[in-house]
Amino acid sequence: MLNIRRCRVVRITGLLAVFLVILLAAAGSQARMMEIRGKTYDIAEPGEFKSGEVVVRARPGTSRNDIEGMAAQMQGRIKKVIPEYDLYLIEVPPPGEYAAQKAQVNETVRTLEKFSQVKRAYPNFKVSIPKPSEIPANNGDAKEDRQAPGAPSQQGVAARTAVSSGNQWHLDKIKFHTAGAAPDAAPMVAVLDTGVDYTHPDLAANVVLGWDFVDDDDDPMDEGGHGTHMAGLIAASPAEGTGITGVSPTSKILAVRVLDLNGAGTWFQVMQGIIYARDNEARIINLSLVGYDLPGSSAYEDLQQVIDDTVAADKIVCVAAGNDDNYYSYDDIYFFPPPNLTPLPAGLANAFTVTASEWNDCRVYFSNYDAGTLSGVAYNLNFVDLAAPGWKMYSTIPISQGGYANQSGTSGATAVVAGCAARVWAKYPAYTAAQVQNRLISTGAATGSSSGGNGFYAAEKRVDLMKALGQKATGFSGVVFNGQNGLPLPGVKVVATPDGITATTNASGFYTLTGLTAGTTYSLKFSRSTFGSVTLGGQVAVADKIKDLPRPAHLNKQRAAGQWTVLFSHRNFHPGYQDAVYTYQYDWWPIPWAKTSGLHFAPRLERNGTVIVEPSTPGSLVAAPYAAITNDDWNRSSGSKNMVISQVQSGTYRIWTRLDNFQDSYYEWGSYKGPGQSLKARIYNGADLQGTAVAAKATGSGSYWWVADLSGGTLTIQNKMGTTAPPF
Ligand SMILES: [Ca+2]
Ligand SMILES: [Ca+2]
Ligand SMILES: [Ca+2]
Repeated sequence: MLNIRRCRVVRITGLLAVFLVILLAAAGSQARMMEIRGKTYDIAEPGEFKSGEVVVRARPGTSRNDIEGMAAQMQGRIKKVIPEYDLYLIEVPPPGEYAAQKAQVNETVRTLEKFSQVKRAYPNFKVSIPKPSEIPANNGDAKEDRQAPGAPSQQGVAARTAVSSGNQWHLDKIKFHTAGAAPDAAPMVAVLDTGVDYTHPDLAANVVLGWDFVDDDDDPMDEGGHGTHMAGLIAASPAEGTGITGVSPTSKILAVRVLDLNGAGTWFQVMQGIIYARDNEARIINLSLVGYDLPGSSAYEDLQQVIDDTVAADKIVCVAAGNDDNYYSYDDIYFFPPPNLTPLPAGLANAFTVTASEWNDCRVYFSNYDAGTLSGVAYNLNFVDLAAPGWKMYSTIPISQGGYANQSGTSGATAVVAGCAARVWAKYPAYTAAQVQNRLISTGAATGSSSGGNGFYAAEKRVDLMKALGQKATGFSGVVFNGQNGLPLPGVKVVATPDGITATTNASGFYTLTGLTAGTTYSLKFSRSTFGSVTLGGQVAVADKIKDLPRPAHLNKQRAAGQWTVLFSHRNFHPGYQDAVYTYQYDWWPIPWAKTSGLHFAPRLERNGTVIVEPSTPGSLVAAPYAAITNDDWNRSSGSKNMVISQVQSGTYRIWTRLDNFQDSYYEWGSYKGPGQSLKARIYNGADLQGTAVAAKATGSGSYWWVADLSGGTLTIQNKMGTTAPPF
């Protein structure tokens, strides 16, 4: 416990400081504004409420005058009403200090609850967009060659690109391109968010202006950017051959603004927005937002009833699972007895709740997830219904912000599912909402496992649009990675033997081979000029199905003899997190990172993955004394803390890694002590494998694995475990 706390504190001071600045807003407000990559966000915390606002659920038959009288007794007034539910938003003038505001709201709640006409009263809890990822849109490494042609720029914002550039990998992943043409019309999807930039050329034709429940006007223009991203993922319709396409480009988007320019809103606004959307012909409601009440509170019951009634009216309410990595749930379970705190409305049974997966169907590391019993602790979390791509997704943002960007999160995953739901409903118009949801789940690709093998701790499906629409084709699809930078690699030729059918990876690194013969065993050869080639054999084609293949292997640049490559591979999963390379110094880890500048290192971890360490100066490890790589899972500690290549004397380079084994710790899932949890190092000279070493189990925190020495072009495998730190 101490360890995890310490890690978090250190992470915030040492790691997030680069991307995340926590600013205290104006005195008297609890709002903690976060600045992430140049944008300011107001992210809802458990129990956080809008100052001076209390929600009253009156008993049926209570008059507005009655409520007005109660409010007046507290110098308050009725600010808003949802008549269908006898819900009143009471505003009391808030005092300046937050502590006083909190006391005031609690006192107001207590006072109101004494009235016999009041069924329930509670603070107007906040919601917000799920907390944005701190990870840069692309890897932290700034090397230009990490850019795939046509892919979004390093900053995640790009000029409009051709539709055919294929940098929307999520469309490849859900098999959008083999799912058939979009119908002439598809159900309308309400986007309850920060608004939508309806002037965006990819959206203008499809947006229906709804209502702005933040400012109470009829102009739901996006002031934040999040809602426009969701709208693009759902129903962008490319104009004049450029731009991007949504999953359901012939759906209309009903733009409903419930979140302000910093991404924050309230439960009351969300309830208003849901009711508005269902009354205005939206069949699917997209809620890429998240909030929390407090344990023991019944406040959620009004929100629940609004959603239950909406689902009963045959609507689908798609909800983001949240980007907490279940932080609150686990903390709460760990530090307090159940019932644990689940995100809302994600945790409500009738929400169609979506979590995020990445290129290889691993869970994106920050996505919330279901779990039964882990390491002997019963979590019993069961609120996620489906997974969908939610990592580095390219979509529209307001024109004033650049027009397009990559964003990651369960928000985008939810929007993808909303678009898929619209497509399924268009194809099967007689389906009920429940049948559409079941269709999306039952036709999804298996991705979860109770063992957490790919970051999921319960069986979840990842949406597959082609299958959901009943489309049929026989073949394979998958993604090819550049071994040097871990990013998807375009321009790779894929040849299927025996038929000789070929495909080429697109700008997203994805390929799709169709027209193969069912029952035939294929061998797929992947090759690209200046890169090596890799063959993936033994793949049996299945009738009417495009199989998702595991990545074939990294395709590495061809290297000459004398150029060494060290590849670490291990079986621990925290997808996405290791995708970033932080080139600054952790304050508790005494490695002067500046000295690593001569080495180009790019670790990446993925399913059965490979962490690659490669010197940037081919043929030499001389350029810097060592490279060190963080592989720190921090709250799912992987056991492998750092990898070190150390030049301890002239001409000799020692390859080390540090292993930790917190075997008594509750959070040590996936350390190297379990079956199959080995760490392996493979060392190549040019294209030739020179040696392989497999680590023994860590004997405790601070175990060091001395892998090998390189001296005078000769490799000597050491493969020794000890507790002595490498001699820096
Ligand atoms: Ca407005
Ligand atoms: Ca559900
Ligand atoms: Ca589930």
